[in-house]
Amino acid sequence: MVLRRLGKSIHSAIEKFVRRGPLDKELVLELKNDIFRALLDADIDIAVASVVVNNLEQRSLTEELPPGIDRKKAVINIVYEELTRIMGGEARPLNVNKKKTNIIMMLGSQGSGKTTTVGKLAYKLKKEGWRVGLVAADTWRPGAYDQLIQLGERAEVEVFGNPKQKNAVKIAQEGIKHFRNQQKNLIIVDTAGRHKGDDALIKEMKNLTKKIKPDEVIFVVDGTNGKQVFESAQKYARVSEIGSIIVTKLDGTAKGGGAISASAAAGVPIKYIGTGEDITALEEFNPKKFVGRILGMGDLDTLIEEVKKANLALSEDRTEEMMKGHMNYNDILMMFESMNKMGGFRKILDMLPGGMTHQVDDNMLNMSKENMEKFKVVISSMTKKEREAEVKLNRTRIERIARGSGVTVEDVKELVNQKKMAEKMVKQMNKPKRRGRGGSGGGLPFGLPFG
Ligand SMILES: Nc1nc2c(ncn2[C@@H]2O[C@H](COP(=O)(O)OP(=O)(O)OP(=O)(O)O)[C@@H](O)[C@H]2O)c(=O)[nH]1
Ligand SMILES: [Mg+2]
Repeated sequence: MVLRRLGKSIHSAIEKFVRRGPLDKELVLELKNDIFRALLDADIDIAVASVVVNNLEQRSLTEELPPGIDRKKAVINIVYEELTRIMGGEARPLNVNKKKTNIIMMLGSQGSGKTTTVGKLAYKLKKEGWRVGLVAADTWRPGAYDQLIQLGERAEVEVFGNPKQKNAVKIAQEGIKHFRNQQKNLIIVDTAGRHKGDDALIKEMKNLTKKIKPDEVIFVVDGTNGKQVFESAQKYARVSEIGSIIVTKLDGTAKGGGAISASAAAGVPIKYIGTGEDITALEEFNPKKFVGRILGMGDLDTLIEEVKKANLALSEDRTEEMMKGHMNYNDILMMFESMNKMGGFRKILDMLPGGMTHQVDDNMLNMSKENMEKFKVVISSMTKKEREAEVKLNRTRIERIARGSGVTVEDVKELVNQKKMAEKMVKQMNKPKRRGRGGSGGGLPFGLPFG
């Protein structure tokens, strides 16, 4: 999960709040302090953080509740609302419409990732069926045109530009005209981040906005920047009406506070996040879902969608058998495969409720991955009958499989045990009585170390 550290510290604050005694003023103040610290630690602007926690305190202590509502839950809900609010609230799609020619203009300081993001957006939106054209209207950065040409080639999208023309407005206008004639319905204009000076840059952006009248202005923020982003976002928000925010470089160790400050300053949500240098590394972002995950509410809708997308290659027969608690080793291989397709353990953990993702650190996860790879090798050393669980894995067989796959006998036995545990869990889950988690004691199978 991006902003993992922020997620973790807010989650612990909430956990402590739930664990402690009855709800009183002192407990609310403690929660307020913990959340304030978590926000500042993530490099969120202090004014933004203060608004969040002051609202939290005030609302928690004064809001009347209908009878029957758990007060602690109500407070957690206030945390949820306040955090989503500073992150721009409800996720909104880009303000574009396939039936006309839409103009998107990028905005952001030098090196924030505008040009790279133009490439990523072009790649993504083209796949979604848009007819995309790119305009290289950064006349200040040497090589900006070539950089965009390369990205355009990767995304298979045409780039309009003229390295000799120094007037950004002219290039933008010519580019838009060019692509309009070609019936493109989405034109993305890359702009400068460096200039003769700050004021000159702002002036140029103001002028561009006035002349090309973009349908959507996207403010691009470097996710590794901290508090200073707040001011910068305010400055750009005065230049043109920012419609959305894209935060880049969240793949590193970015605390990400700058991203949230930007959102709060401009009053619009983060729509996408950049998670790598590659053209495919752009993910949609939904503040509500994100905060929900931080608070441990999980995101089961997305999980279900992802499972569908991963297209579980299980026949109906096998599904029925598995639901009865009878698995074989082919089923297990298939489960590993789907897990990979869904983006791995962490992605799945992120979407599970109960804040599970915060309980599993990267070391544990690497162990799970290692286990998975090991088990794959073990299974590949089995005979067909063994894989289909038609024969019992006795000592001789286990020893042979271990030799064949270069692992220890214990490793093979572990796989056998994990299979048994998985079968037991499925049986338990299918029992019509109370659902609820836990119960298996030793954690989830296949090295997922929680329960
Ligand atoms: N790791 C990582 N690097 C990124 C990401 N987005 C952009 N970058 C890198 O950040 C650097 C700057 O990106 P650009 O797209 O050139 O930034 P820019 O805003 O166009 O810069 P100027 O045109 O000078 O204002 C490049 O080295 C990119 O590869 C991201 O999401 N993750
Ligand atoms: Mg650029």
